[in-house]
Amino acid sequence: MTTDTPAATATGGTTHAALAAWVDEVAALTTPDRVQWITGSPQEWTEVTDKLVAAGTFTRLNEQTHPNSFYAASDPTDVARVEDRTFICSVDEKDCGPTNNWMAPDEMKAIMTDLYRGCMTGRTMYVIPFVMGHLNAEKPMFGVEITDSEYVVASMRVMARCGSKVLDRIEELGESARYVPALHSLGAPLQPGEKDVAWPCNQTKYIVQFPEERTIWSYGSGYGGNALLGKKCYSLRIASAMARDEGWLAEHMLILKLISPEQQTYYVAAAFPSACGKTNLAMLEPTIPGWRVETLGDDIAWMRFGDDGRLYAVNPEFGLFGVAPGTNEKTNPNAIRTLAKGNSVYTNVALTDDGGVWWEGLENEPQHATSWKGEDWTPDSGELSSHPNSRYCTPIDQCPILADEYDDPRGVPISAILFGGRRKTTVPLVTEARDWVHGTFMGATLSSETTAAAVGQVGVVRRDPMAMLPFIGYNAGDYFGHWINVGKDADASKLPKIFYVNWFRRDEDGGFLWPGFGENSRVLKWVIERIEGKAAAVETPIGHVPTPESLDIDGLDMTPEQVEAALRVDPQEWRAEIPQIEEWFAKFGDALPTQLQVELDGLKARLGD
Ligand code: GTP
Ligand code: SPV
Ligand code: MN
Repeated sequence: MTTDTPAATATGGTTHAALAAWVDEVAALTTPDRVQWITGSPQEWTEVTDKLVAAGTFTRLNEQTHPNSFYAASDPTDVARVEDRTFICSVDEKDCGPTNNWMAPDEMKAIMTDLYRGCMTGRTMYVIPFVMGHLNAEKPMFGVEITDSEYVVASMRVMARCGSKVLDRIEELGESARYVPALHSLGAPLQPGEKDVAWPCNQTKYIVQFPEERTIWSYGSGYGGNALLGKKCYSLRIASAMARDEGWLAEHMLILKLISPEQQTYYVAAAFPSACGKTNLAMLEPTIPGWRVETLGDDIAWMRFGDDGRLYAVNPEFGLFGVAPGTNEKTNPNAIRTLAKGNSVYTNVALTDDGGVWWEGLENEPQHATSWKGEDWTPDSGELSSHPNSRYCTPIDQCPILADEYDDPRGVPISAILFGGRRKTTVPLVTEARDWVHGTFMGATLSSETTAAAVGQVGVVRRDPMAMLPFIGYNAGDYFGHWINVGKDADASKLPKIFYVNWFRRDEDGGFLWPGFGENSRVLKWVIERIEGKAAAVETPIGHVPTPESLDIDGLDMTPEQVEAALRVDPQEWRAEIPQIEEWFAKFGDALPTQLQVELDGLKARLGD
């Protein structure tokens, strides 16, 4: 990798020889005008955000209502994760499995090296040392993202612990520091005199993980999950491969703390696919008296066994990258309070005339705003003001109900794991698994209607195992085997109990059967009472479902028939699922653990025909 372009000027650097060599190599290939190492200082935030405002990428919001906060509208083609452009480039194709895109690492590197050549011309190359999880963790999980996007720099500073403190620690640990090199470019070089656009990106996109090397190459997109490489690329795709090798779990899960009226504390993790309710559940305000929720994480959980044999979860992230539409004082008051403290970036929502932001579902609908597409918007314009996958990016420590344990690198012991998805039919409000293997079967067969969080058709039912379909960094069949093994090696009495929930079942008129949001606390209460052996359940072919009396519906605006409909297990509907599950399992061939086939056979037998 040589170039005859003169070396770029640099601000900062490192004594870590391998890291310095990689940064030099990337600079030589991508030919930026400048190289700047990110320190994490407040002054740097001002410089970067000023630069984004000057470039037209950011609009500074009203300082009174949205202090230190910014609005951005993306290129209309760069609004979500691009699953068909996402690759797991394992050495052997079979290690990528049937659910991921694959290309041989050398072939991919050749293609991307061509794309990267000169791709940062006219831009600054930023080097962002970061750590996912705690800097003082036993084995800190470092990363270094190289990017030519100021939007990525600003967002990464919110979403991950970044800067000089992290670099100092990497340097102290020297060659023994483990870090994931993560290269990102917008793929939008600027020739001398060429005017930049507000949201540079490239129509060619690649989001690539090399699981054996533990490296990430991303090209062409500025959107969150494609560009903030500490998040999905590292903390799920690369980390899941590390977790398989080392006996832990990297999961697409929120973590919450639940406090009962008796002041008992429980920690719950929950995996729902993208835009299916993790952030909302993580910040829930219970409607039932005496129960309280505190937040630990809203998207990613890393879970390892503690010395006491329990499974402990940490949230590796530092911020929240939440879906804006639908967020309001009623559905998620704690998100609104978090955002009210400012220091946030809003992308693809609407900009109001008083320098605020608005989105579908938020209170105080404006009479006029600028839509995410930059067009005039009024309540009768018949178009959405905000993209359905518009997002806020905000520091998690602004969340008023953040649990103190968030700062504990050991994490919290998990009592229950919930799986869930969006299903209009079939799947009841809550089902308890008989045991770990049955819970793994529930996770492995999880199904959900697709959402706007990924480019593609919305509302199509697909299998999304453990809500990890786009995030498993290896063969999903082996991933199921890993889940089975985690349970096999553990003391069963100390394992979390597994449940499957569905907040999204509909009635005949198409309305939601279950009111959701704060009312989901009623389901959490049942979950805890099951763990404590206090609540009743009926055994059904798919698992244990609440008896109508065991679910606390005191004060709930639902008829007994509606509650019954939300809880119903209809054998007819479930028999229709079987061929879909069979087709799904058939994809995995030999990699499918036999225990899951046994579970499926058992389900079929119980459902009869
Ligand atoms: P990602 O950030 O993409 O991983 O999404 P998420 O799983 O955190 O989903 P989030 O909590 O942001 O919710 C996505 C959408 O679902 C929002 O529009 C919410 O308003 C809506 N939603 C969340 N919880 C519920 C619920 O209990 N019932 C209903 N009907 N909608 C919900
Ligand atoms: C998701 O899509 O699951 C998200 C947003 O949490 S992103 O960071 O784009 O992955
Ligand atoms: Mn997510």
